[in-house]
Amino acid sequence: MRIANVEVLVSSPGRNFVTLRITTDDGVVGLGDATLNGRELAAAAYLTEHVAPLLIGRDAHQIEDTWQYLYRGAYWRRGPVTMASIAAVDTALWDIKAKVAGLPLYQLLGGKSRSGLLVYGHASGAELPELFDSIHEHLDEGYRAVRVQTGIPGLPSVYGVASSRNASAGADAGSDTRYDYEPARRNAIPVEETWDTRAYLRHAPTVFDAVRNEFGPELPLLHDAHHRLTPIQAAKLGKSLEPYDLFWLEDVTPAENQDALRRVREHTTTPLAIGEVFNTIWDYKQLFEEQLIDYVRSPVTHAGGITALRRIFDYAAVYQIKSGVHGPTDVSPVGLAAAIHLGIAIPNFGIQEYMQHSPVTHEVFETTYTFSDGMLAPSEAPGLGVDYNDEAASAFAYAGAYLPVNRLLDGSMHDW
Ligand code: KDG
Ligand code: MG
Repeated sequence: MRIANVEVLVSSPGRNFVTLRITTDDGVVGLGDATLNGRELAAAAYLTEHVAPLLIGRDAHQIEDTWQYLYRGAYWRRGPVTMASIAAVDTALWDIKAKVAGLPLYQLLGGKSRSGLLVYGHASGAELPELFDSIHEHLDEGYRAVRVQTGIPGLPSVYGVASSRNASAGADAGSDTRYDYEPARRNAIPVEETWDTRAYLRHAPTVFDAVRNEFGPELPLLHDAHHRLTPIQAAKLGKSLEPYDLFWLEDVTPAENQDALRRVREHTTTPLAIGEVFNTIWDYKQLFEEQLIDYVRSPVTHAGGITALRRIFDYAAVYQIKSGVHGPTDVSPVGLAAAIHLGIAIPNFGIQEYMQHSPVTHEVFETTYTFSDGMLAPSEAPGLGVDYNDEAASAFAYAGAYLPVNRLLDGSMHDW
């Protein structure tokens, strides 16, 4: 079974997505996700110019060899563009293999280790009353775990906090306004936001105190610091949140400096999650071996696909570290479906992030996974269980968009 056709599909149903479609000489179709929020065309060009021509005529069943060929063969390896591209090829080939076998993909990964994947949703509010409403809405929808993000006094907008419950200047038509902070904005240049770490560190514990008082001790609560703190600031935050028993504290320090997390770990027992911008197993080596983290955040889409992420999870399991796969709306339904198949199979599943894609996104990406009682589950359809609707996609042309950037109060650039 040879690869006969490779198509790079760029569309924007609610937000931009890059999808790879591989077709074999006997007509089997596989899909992969290579979406890099705010840098989509870099991945699309890498696939079109440097990967697609190499795939034609290859044996579609040789997933591992193709992975090694694209990774080792590039010489200039690693990095988000390369690894998202390899991820898309890898996922599409797993989709094909599972379709040929007539089995849902998870069966090829060893079958089910659980009945469903516990997920967390994104609750947010500029002030406590909106936050409480948002948590209640999530609980009413069945969510059993929530991420909590709020506004910070003195700052006009903050990552992770919806600016409005009803409508939003930042959201695209058809997107879910609950997440109006998240689609990259359709500006020619990035929107600039302001950040004040001291105000954040003062405010965050008061929010979790209020949430625990309102919702009690049982509800798993998560929080994302989005790479903005120094090691000692992160240690202080972890310590100040200990009384509120967080499920995890995410991305406290920038992803480049693994040593930073040792300092954080020395000071707090709040569980730590990191990795949504990591690309390879090597990014985790020190963190695993020194047991500096508790959850792995890499998605299938940005870490080299199912083959590579499975390897990362197996390595993590040696240290009792669990999965916590990144699931924002900029990972397409193809990337999410791949995460669901992997998550249902691995022994060390932790939790899955689940920001729901908008109805407009689902017009293009027709999915079969299900969400009920706070759990995601794959369907029994052969392969990934996702179809790409070309006709629907033709109505949503790509439009350049950027995530915001952050500046400190004195105007210096900071991590967003
Ligand atoms: O494209 C950037 C988003 O994927 C990121 O901001 C989302 O941090 C994120 C999360 O935890 O979902
Ligand atoms: Mg995050």
